[in-house]
Parts: sequence; C-alpha cells; structure tokens
Amino acid sequence: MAEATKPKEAALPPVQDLTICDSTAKMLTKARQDGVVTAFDRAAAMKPCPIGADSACCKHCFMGPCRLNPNDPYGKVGVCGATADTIQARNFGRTVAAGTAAHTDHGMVMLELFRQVALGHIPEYSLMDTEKLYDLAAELNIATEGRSDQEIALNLADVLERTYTQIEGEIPFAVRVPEKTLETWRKAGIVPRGAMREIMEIMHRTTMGVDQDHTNLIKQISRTALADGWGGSMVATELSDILFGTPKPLQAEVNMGVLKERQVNVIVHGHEPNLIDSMLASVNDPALIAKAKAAGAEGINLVGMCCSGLEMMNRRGIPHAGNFMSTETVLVTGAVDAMAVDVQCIKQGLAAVAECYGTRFITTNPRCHIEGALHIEFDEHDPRFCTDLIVEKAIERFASRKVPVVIPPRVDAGVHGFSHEYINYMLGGTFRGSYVPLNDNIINGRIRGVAGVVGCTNPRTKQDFSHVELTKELIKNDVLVLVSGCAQVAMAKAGLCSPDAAHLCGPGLREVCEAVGIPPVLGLGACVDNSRILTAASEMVRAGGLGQSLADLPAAGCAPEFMSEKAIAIGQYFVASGVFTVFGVTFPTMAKTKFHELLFSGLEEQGMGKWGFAKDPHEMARMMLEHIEKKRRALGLDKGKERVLMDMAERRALEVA
Ligand code: NFS
Ligand code: SF4
Repeated sequence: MAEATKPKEAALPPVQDLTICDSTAKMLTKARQDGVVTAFDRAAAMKPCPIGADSACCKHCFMGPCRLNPNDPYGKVGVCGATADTIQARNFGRTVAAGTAAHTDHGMVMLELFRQVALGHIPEYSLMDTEKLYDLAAELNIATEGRSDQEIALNLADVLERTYTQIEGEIPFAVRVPEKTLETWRKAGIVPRGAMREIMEIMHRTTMGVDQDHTNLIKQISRTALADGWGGSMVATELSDILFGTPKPLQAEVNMGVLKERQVNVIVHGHEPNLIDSMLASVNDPALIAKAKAAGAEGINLVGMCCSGLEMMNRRGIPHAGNFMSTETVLVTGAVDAMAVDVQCIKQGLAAVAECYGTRFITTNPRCHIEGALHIEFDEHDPRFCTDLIVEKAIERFASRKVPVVIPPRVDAGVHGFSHEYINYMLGGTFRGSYVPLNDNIINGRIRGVAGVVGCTNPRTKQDFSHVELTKELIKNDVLVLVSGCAQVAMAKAGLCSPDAAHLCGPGLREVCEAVGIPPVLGLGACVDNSRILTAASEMVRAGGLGQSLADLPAAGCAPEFMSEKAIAIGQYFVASGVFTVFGVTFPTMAKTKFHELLFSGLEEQGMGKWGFAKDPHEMARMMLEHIEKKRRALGLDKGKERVLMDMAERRALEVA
C-alpha cells in the first residue's frame, strides 16, 4: 500500500467510536493489525473541506473556481457575480441530477431487460408476477381484454419508456399521485415530463450564466427529483417485481456470520437485480458444486451486500453480509473468495483490500470498470457465462486460500421482504386488501404515524448508531417504521426487523404488531424501493381519513447517515412530494441563507414538505415526532391515544386471513 495514503496509527480513532456493528468493529481491528486501510481510516486522514461541505464554492466555469466564506455567505460573490444562493442552488441541483441519473439509468436497464424478456429473447428469465403486470396495465390504462401477457407487457414497456424519453406531458406514474398533491405540482410547474429531459434541463440551467434565481432553480430541481421517485425508481421497482417477483415476507439472516469457512463464499454487491437469478442458478449447478467439492469445499455459499444484497434477500431470502461501511471489512475475514459488483456505492478501495486477501474482485457492468478488478461482463442474453465464470474464479481462489479465515460468528435473523402490496394484504386480509385498517389504527391513535428511515452509512458518523437509536425512539412512540437500503441492514443487525422487536414499541404499535405478527420495522428492499413508500403513502391518502394530499399525512422521512448523491435526490423527491425529511451527518447548504430557508421552510408554505437537519438521532426523532403530532392535530386526530384495548372481534379483524 502506498505509504502516502496510510494514516498515522496514533491519529486513528478508536474502533468503538466508528461503528456499533461488532462484526465490522472486529474486522476493522484486524485490518489495522494486518496493515490494511479502509474508508474508516481514510476518513480520519481526510479532513472534509469546510467550504465544499457547506456548498460555498463553485467550479462551473474557468473564471473560477470561486470560493465564498461560509461564515459570511453574502460577503462576496463569484467572478461572474453569482451569489451564495445561486451557487448553493446550482450545486444542489447537480447533486440531485446525479442521484436521479443513477436511479433512472438503473430503471432504464430494468425496462430494457423487461422488454427483452417479454419478447422471449432471454429464456433464462420470465415474467414471474403476471398479477402485477395486470394491475399495472389497469392503472396505466393499457387494454388487457383478449391480449396475451406478451402483448400487454410490450405495451407496458412502451408506456413506461415515456418515463425517460417523453419531451412534453406528464410521466406515466403521475396517475398514482394523489390528486391534491398533483395539483400542487402542476401549480408549481414541476410535474416531470421525462427523466432525460429533466436531467438535461437542470444541467443546462446550472451551467455558468443561465438560471441565477434560486427560487426558479428549485422548481427544476424538484421536477428532476420527482422524475426519480415517481419515475426511474418506481419503474425499476415495479418492473423488477414483475420480472423477479414481488417480495413477500420471509425469514432471512444478516451479518458477517452468514459467511461459511468451509464453503466457497461468493458476494454480490451493487444495485441491479438482473444477475441474481443467473447467479442462483450458477451456485446451484451440480457441475460447479462438484468442482467446488473437488477443490475441498463443502459447497458454494451465495451472500449479498448493499442494495444488490437487499434485492436478493427480500425476494429470495439470500443471506446478507452487511451494509455500505462493511464492504471493505468483510474482505478482511479472508473468507470471501469472490466479490462480484455491478454499479453504485462500490468503493474503489475494495480493489486494494481484495488484493491483500486474495479475493477475486470482479466487475460485471459495462458502466463500471475498476482498475485492478477483473472484468467479466454480464450479458443479459447469455447470463450464465458471467455468473458461472464468477463461481469458477471463486473456486479457484478457495483452492488457493493463503490467508487465515476469521469470520465474526454473529448472525441476526429477521423478517424481510415487505411491499406495498403485502402491507395492503396483511392489514386488510386476502379478500379485502386495503389500507383502511392501517388508517384506522392511525386515526384511533394506536399508531401515531409512519416514518421512512432510509439511506446509507457514512464513515463520518458512527456506523448504524443513528439508524438504530432513531428507530428505537420512533417505535417506542408508536410510529410504524418503513426501511430500505443500508438502513434496513442496520436495523436487521440490531434485531429490529424481527417480530420480537414488538416489545420495544409503545403499547399501541405493539398491539398492532402482535395481532398481525409483523415487526415494527418493515424492510422494503433497495434504495430504488423507496418508491414503495410513495406508493404506500398514496394508498393511505386514497383509503381516506388522513387528508387529501401526501403533505397531510402524519408521516416523516429520515436518512440519518447518508453519504450518496442519490440520497439527496431521494430526499428532494420526498420533500417535493410533501414529506418532512430529516438528514444527518452534514447538509450541503449555508445556514441563514435564502436558499437554505427555502429548503427548510419555504417549500412547505407552497404545499410541499420541507427539509430538516440534525446530528443527534434523538433530536431527529424529536423533530419527526413533533411533525407527526402537528399533522395529527391538523387532521383533528389530537384526542390523544385511545386507551381501550382491542376486543376479540377487532383482533380478528386485524389478523392475516
Ligand atoms: Ni442507497 Fe444502495 Fe447503501 Fe446508500 Fe449506497 S448501497 S442505493 S446509496 S450506501 S443506502
Ligand atoms: Fe465563479 Fe461564476 Fe464561474 Fe462559478 S460560474 S466558477 S461563481 S465565475
């Protein structure tokens, strides 16, 4: 390892300050002993630039880069005259554009895969959930009478393609948005037309000398973000469900103990669900298993990480080894024979760590090559070529393992794989699937409201700590929590995704969880599956009794440990949709500026949601609970908690049929 990048031992923060995940802590300690550097230690050596952190600089042209003083934002302007508000808004807009591009490009890959499968060009894949195909067709006004599944699917693909390519009009899933919310968007002129157009326009408007009014820029920023949430991400989720099955609750194991010392361990890390089934076929192929056994292994063990891992866990029950800040440390176990990655959140640092432990580090997507990694491209038309070869490389590494294997034994069991469809079913029953029982429980106060806790982990804050503290506080106060992305893995490791966690809830939520047999924290899947939260929230509005728009719901969102541009895009689409959304770690604006005020209160006055920021998870919880109670009061639900316990008839009404 290059000495220049190696932080001084003495400067390294104690491991217990960096994570509450004990497996990650153990492996970080071992990494330091082995002389291996991870993002935890690089973060300690890399002081964040205070000007950039507050978005007080601009490098959109070569008269600059220009720097302002974050403590005196209006003391200076850029060479072109750009003010602090313009500079911040432009930077924020480009962050949203990048995040939206990531989700929508992923969604577009799913769309193309869906079309190829519908055309029958990929015999390895099929349309698994045709019920959902019909539901979507009905929602989007696609005729089904007398047509084959293939015809309907191809028609659906053409309609959903407009999410990306449409030049004028409203994206297809605008039909899902509650009317009053849509009205707010129309009034503000922010209904997305097509993702490509929105991303192009925000990039244009944020270039030197174009849009220099932050109140106008925010409109295109929101429109771009909405093209992610109600566009690219939603298409990705819905089509992945048809292709690979809509998740249903299943038992699954999380944490590094899912690695098996005497087996060939293959980790899939990244975001796209397209190689999962092929990977499953490869690890179950008798010829490859025989090969693994000939190499001295007991079998082949497939494990996931980050969002790919969540796609596999929520749909197939494949074990999950950890979230974003554990991807390097998991390699320190020495047990990982191959790590196959596709796109997004794949640290370049993995290549060096993999090399230290002999792990075969394999990139599979044409969009993401990494220096030092072996590239085996995944071709959807011949999926087994890539996944078989990954397994072969893993077997090869198993046969030549040179480092000792140390696997932290901890495994946390939980129930994962919730979807909007299942929430509907579990509370409403098979024949009367509905959100009415959920709304009723919110109205009667057993459940105070709903929170989405989502997003990354970040080495600038103790891994998993805020996720877990915040969520415990929310469920203790009878707030039902929906989770996705790396947050879901943090909760799972803390036992919060298990029905046993009901004992941590307030009495009302506990009663509902026990009656239905669900955990108080419902894992929805990858970050693109945050669109499931939008869909569920829209259903809640439609079920009645909780107001007319998404902004009326007693609901709040939070990404307490975010690090990705994608998280900002998600935050902005939640805010524009009407949700109070709190972020932790850091926020890319200068406090006490007009742009900051617009995000943190101005948008709410326009009928949308607003941003919040706090570093302490208890403060985040306080802000979210206060907001939920404010919304309850506005809905006239402030009569306090109903203390009557449910009688048997009511209990039965809650039970899953
Ligand atoms: Ni979401 Fe998934 Fe994790 Fe953050 Fe990255 S893996 S898409 S961006 S780090 S939650
Ligand atoms: Fe400086 Fe203006 Fe150029 Fe930005 S656009 S770098 S503020 S001169």
